[in-house]
Amino acid sequence: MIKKYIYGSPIETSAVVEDIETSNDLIQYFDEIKDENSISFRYVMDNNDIVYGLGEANRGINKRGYIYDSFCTDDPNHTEEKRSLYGAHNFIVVSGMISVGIFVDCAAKVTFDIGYSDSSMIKITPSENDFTVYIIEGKSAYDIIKQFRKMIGRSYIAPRWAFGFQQSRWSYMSKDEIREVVKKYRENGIPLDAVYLDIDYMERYKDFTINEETFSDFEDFVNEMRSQGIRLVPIIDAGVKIEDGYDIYEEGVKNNYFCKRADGSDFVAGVWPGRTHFPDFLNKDARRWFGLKYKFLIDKGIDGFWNDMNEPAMFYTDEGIAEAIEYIKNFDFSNPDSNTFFQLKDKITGLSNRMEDYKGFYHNIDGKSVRHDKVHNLFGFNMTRAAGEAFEELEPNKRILMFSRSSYIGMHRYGGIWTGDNQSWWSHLLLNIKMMPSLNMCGFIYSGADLGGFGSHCTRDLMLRWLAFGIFTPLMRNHSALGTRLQECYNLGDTEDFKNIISIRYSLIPYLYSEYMKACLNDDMMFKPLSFEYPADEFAKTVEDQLIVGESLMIAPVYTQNAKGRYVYLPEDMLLVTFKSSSQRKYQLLKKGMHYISASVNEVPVFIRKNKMLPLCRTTNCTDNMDTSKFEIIAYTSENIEYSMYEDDGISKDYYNPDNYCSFEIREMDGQLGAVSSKTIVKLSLFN
Ligand code: MIG
Repeated sequence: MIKKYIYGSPIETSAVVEDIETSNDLIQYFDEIKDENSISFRYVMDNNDIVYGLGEANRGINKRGYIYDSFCTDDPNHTEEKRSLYGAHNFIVVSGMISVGIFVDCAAKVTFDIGYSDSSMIKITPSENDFTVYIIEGKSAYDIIKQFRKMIGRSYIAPRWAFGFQQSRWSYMSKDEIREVVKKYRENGIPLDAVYLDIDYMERYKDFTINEETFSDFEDFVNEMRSQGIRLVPIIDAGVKIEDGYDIYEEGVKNNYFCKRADGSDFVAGVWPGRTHFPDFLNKDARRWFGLKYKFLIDKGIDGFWNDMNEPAMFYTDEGIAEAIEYIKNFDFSNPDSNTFFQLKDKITGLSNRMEDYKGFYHNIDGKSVRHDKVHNLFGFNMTRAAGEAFEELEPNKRILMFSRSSYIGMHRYGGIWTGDNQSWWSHLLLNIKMMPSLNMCGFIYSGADLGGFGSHCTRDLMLRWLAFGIFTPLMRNHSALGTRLQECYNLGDTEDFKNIISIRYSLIPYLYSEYMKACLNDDMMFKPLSFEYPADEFAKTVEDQLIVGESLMIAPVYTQNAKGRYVYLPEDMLLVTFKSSSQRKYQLLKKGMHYISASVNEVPVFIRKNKMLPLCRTTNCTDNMDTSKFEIIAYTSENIEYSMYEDDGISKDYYNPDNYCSFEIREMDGQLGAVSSKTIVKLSLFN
């Protein structure tokens, strides 16, 4: 049951696709508190209430005990105290004696104080008074989430090749550098499906251009890579370089497709290309115009992109620099005290992403001029929507890989996300684990973090442990920043372990892809907290470092350095499969309860739930060569069970064809359990 309440006159955010009647009643469950300038919503939590949600946000699965600002922010330092990351996903569920969900559909900043100021109080405060609130009632948190997901529409569906392992770096500077990466992966037998092009493939960071010196005959190069089973995935940045003769810039100016200052001039922000204009993605004509520009790369054989810097990130504005210069000019250097010195310093270091600058430009939304800060959280969403809508037009029968850094709920229909600039820290591996179910709650299913960490120097053991988790995330990409230690798998010593771990991913792809597709098609989650599957288990509710992945698996990644294993809580009897490679495995039946599980850095423990099975295919070096006619089944059952696997060509869009499902059955035949399927079963490993 969903109720909708409108406050003021909100702009249409397009977050919600279901038609829901507006209620005129008083809002339920939450107390509406109006003070002079703002409206907030309060909820008194029970001691045992858990708060789920907020998608791409800091801290745990249970969001209690901190304060979060939904305001898309380019901040590469995701330390524990941070309140904003790149996305704004304003949906939470309070789960306890009663369960209730709230979605605050507000394009401006919204603060979620979840037991921070007062440990038993939730206080949600939109920074503007025009917004829509949805209150969702349901049997459980999981039930509420499914209703919410249905309301916001089907999640973006990635092509199957995007489940292969992908390698990125800021930046591979030339064709030869990329050839070298591919050669090393292939030589070492480490599977690989894609290599990323970061900003340096462009000519002076101009969107939809190619650096002719380093990436000449680009189309031939795309084909050369494709013939080796590799896709190239270029980055697209939000800012358009101001440069005479550059078509995108000139067309944008001519058609008023860029964001404007109050005086009607085109707003300028400094980003990678230098001075840029921001396309007004909230203007539908501008959106279509920019979206169709992706054709430039699609025509060259590209079928995947990542959208960056779309919070939008700003290094500086002219106004900011002018102010700082003025300040310095008037600064009394004769005898500054420490306070004035730090003010001076802040004037310079605070030039990026200033709130004043977000208040300094305007969008044209259906003819109405709207100041940016009031719709800030829709910018990245609409950049990705521009691409998504254009892909439908340009390639109606083909899936294109698309994921974005900034996002808002609603964007999940057009693309996935990666979680931005994390660091090579063990704590960020844990953050990645905890964030996955929250992302799923908000519709972001094709998602993942920079494996190994983006900033800071990665170590071999961190990369191995992170990959051991990353083999389960839809986006499995190793990415790192300029200036950090090289972290391609072949640069971290003894490649055998990397080869083995990534080979496990490739044998899991049919299962993972199937669970991914079911999550998208049924408004469901691929990664769940344990409590969603074991709602009566009080201890399971507190577990945040183990996840359910699809219907058959539980995972418990190791995320501490030098650990030789970890404690794992089993909410029921399970079969532990410890993978050393796709084919080398050890099995152990474990009883419900707490267990210490050993797992060396080159081992991946996976738990098969009771009365479930895991189909595995043979590993390959890239998804082009996957053979999904033959399977090995690992099952933990003493009863007849069935697994329905979704499978399609991975590229076209015939999602609802019933032929896309095939089944694996464990069935009693002649007094014995055996496997039955339309696929060839090469081996059954049955435990009971
Ligand atoms: O200011 O394009 O999050 O993945 O490598 C940094 C360079 C800009 C930020 C992205 C990161 C990417 C980097 N970009």
